[in-house]
Amino acid sequence: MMAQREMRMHHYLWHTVRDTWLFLDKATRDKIRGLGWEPPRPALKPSGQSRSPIYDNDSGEDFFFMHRQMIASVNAVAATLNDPRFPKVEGWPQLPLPNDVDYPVTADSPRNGGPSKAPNGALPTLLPSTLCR
Ligand SMILES: [Cu+2]
Repeated sequence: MMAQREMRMHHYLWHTVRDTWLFLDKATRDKIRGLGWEPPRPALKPSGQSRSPIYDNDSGEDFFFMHRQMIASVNAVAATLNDPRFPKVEGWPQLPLPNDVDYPVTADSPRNGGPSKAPNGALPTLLPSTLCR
């Protein structure tokens, strides 16, 4: 189900629109807005010659909610299978916070006062590696 071309395209577009919104020209944004795909909170902003995550607009919560909907879709299909090998996917009951034991946010993340980029230019790890990105 999630591997279907349409689902992969939806997922790709959802992330791409959020990540590129502030970098698109007005005509492109207007077309996307016309399709009802304007992101409520963009995920990336210009940062010098590159892009950096926006940490203070709750776009990360949009990320979690969309993926929670994906989990619900998978569970709806799994329920119809009635197969004990595919009981249910369970998301977090609440968002993990910095210093979470099981899903820690790195100490050097901007949220914790660290730099917005690592010395090698890589973005800091803000999300558990078990997520899709
Ligand atoms: Cu995703």
